[in-house]
Amino acid sequence: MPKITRARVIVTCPGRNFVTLKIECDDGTTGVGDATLNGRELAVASYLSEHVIPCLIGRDAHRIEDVWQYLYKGAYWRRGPVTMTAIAAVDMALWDIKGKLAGLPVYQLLGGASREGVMVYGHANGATIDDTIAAAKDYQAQGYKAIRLQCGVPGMASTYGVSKDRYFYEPADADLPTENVWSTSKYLRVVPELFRTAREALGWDVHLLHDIHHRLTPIEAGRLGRDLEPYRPFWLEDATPAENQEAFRLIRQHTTAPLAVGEVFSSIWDAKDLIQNQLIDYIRATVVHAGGITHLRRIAALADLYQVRTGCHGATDLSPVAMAAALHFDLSVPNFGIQEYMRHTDETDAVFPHAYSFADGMMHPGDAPGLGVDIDEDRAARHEYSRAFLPVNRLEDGTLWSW
Ligand code: CS2
Ligand code: MG
Repeated sequence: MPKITRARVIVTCPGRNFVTLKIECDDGTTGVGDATLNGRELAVASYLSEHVIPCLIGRDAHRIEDVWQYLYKGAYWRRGPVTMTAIAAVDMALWDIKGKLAGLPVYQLLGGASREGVMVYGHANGATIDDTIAAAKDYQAQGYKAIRLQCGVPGMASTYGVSKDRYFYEPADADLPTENVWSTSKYLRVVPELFRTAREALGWDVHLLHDIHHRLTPIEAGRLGRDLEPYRPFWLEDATPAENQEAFRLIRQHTTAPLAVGEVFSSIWDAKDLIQNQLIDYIRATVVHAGGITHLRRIAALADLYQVRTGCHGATDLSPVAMAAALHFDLSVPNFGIQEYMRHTDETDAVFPHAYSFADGMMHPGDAPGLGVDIDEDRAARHEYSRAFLPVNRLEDGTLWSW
């Protein structure tokens, strides 16, 4: 059996912070897992170093499920983003090792390919509707079949998803939280016009998505969904904060616009009622924040019973290790919906060499044994950690709001 002899946490910052777990076995086989939690990176790094790695040494690396249960139930303090991101990193690394020892890409261990490729969506954004449409046309020209649209809102200095740089949107932008200002009424006036203009300019053969980013009340989300129905959105994401899963019933009563939620979810329990009551259409939980491939398969299996499809989060604060693991999962899972793909920078890609590829709006994890990704530790060492917070959001009267 491949015995775990060593495990290390590698923190690097090629333009943004990433936390990677590298597990080593007595036969020299290694595996990697993403442990990045944007804005709370060192919490996970410490959880792994202090409370996980000492428990891994000497264990059988093949026992993925047993290790998962040990780290989940053995923590006593179950669930939560820090714990589940740490467990996810171990899980990804053990699947990587198992694939390498079997000489197979991980998707083959998950039941093989269920499709030829993984449809992804890119992020078109701009300060104005016209800028956003121009960016979307660029994505269309690159072959994307699905594009997320986010645009600036007149009268607001900033809003979610609109980056200073045309392509790379990095929200963790300061050593202490940046304060953004939000107006729901101004926002609700712009989005329908954005989608009307987009359909006119891009046509109907492209999927158009939008991320509300937790900022509406359920009835406001119902109204926006109804306003957008004529433009057939692929989904409205994070329409309202989802701690109260019941809130989505009110949205459902007012609109047929498909709903996606879950990038902040860390376990099946965050999504159980949403799925079982068919209050959503896509579950966005990810391999890195929801307990790894092992737990995400459970979430997807529950979702499959209720015709809910996967739509994994894939922002640039999920490292190429997470992207690789996600693509192996996406290629195999029966109820696949779509995968988010915000391209990483060349600087990040150099630190994380990988086998996955993009062509004509689709991605494939490649057929390298394991996850097909690694961390170049020499390059990683050149990029020192730099604390960065996600912004906070306030209404125009100063009320603290969801960012
Ligand atoms: C967003 C993310 O990609 C998305 O759907 O919600 O960009 C999110 O804001 C970041 O991942 C937070 O770190
Ligand atoms: Mg989102």
